[in-house]
Amino acid sequence: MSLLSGWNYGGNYGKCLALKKTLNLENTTILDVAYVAAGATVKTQGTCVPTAHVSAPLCRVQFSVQTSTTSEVRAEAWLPDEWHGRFLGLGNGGLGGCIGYQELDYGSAMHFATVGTNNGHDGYGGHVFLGHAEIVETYYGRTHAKAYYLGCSTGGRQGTQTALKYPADFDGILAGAPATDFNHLAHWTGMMARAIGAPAGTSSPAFIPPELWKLVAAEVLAQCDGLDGVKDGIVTEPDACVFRPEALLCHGQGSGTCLTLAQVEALRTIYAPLYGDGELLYPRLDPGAEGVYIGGPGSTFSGEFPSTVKDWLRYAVLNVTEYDFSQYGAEEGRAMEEVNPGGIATFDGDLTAFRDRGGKFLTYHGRMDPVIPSGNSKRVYDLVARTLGAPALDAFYRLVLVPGMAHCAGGPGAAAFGQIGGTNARNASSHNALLALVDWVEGGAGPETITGTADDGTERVHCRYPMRSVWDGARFGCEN
Ligand SMILES: [Ca+2]
Repeated sequence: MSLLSGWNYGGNYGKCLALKKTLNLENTTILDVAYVAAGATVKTQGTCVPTAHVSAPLCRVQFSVQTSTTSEVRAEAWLPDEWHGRFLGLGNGGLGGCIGYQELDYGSAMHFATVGTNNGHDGYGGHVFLGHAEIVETYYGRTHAKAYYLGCSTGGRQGTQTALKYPADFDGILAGAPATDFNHLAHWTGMMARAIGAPAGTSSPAFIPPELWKLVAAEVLAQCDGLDGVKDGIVTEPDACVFRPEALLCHGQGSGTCLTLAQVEALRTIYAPLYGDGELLYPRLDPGAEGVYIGGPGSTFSGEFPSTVKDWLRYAVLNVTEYDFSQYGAEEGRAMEEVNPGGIATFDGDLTAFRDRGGKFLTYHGRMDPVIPSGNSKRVYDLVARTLGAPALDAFYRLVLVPGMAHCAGGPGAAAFGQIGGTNARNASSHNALLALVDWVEGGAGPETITGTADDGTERVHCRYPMRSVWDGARFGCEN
């Protein structure tokens, strides 16, 4: 008697397992193929998360791709029973290393044949997607009609890099909070840590402990929350906020309720753009983004250098295992930009080829993102506009700014709009950035706005740059 007796796995069970024998791809090893029922929990590859949820019934293919004689990329294809003919490639977070299981679940539940890897796509070129597409074609017996990309942070940068370097790979790219101009971003992160005394830790006179970040965040709101017309804990346009930390200087009261001169000086640095050799290297931290640190300072302001900066400088840029970070400064920033490992920078406005092949690029950025300042996404938009000689990019490139959203998701704003797994507010293109992109690519109009939903269910319309979010006395709308 079969173990499967009494279970209705549908006709796809046998078809799925057959992939073990029928798939024969160059440089690719099929590790496992399994049919997974809806609602199942499965073991993952790697050590990032132990298990993953599977919403839709699907065929799961685990595989590895040999990218050189010494390196391989781990990957998974999730092929849902109900497939709408679309391919979805996923990006990574941080410095990579994790397969995005939440996004695999999200994409397959939205009826995409979804592929995620632990190492992004820019390191070894667009050809790998051909292999992924072959798995899809073998399983469904036809090629996908349209290919999409979904990623945030590093994944947003990978999506941007793909549009620049492999413009034919995707018809639509959803790139959140992209870590573009990456080396300068890494240096900015290092200099933010340096501003409060890293690596001297909590003993630095400039160090700002968590309880004082609470004070700073409250003062930012006192000075700037009302600028948008509503005191709601959200600074709609951080670029309009001229924050004055001197308001918190101690004058006789007890410590813990005010800032020392060294701490005020640190905040002046933190809320100013980073310049080097007379040029802007990176925009400033958005005032309001420090609110994310209430309850804990986060890695950037812990008093130590964040491991991402340390690892990037030591292992990728300088190729050393030990490094003295006590003198970290402009020289290290220059080294990162000059070495530019793997051409990672991703700061190029020439999207001509992607535009001309009919590609659509939808990007978004939270305006209280403490990891990547939202001003950088405006800066990239303007770089593309200058490079293409276009006053606006609406025909193929739209940037949606999201007040009150932290890094990729979360925060007090209306931060759920289908951008990544777990933030699928509503299955309508008005409220879901992925569906809005699909509509745009497949003949519909591009999104004029995206409506997000906050944790308490409140909705807010988010505007595409360079439109502004304006309060009319009753609600926020978008104006030129
Ligand atoms: Ca406000």
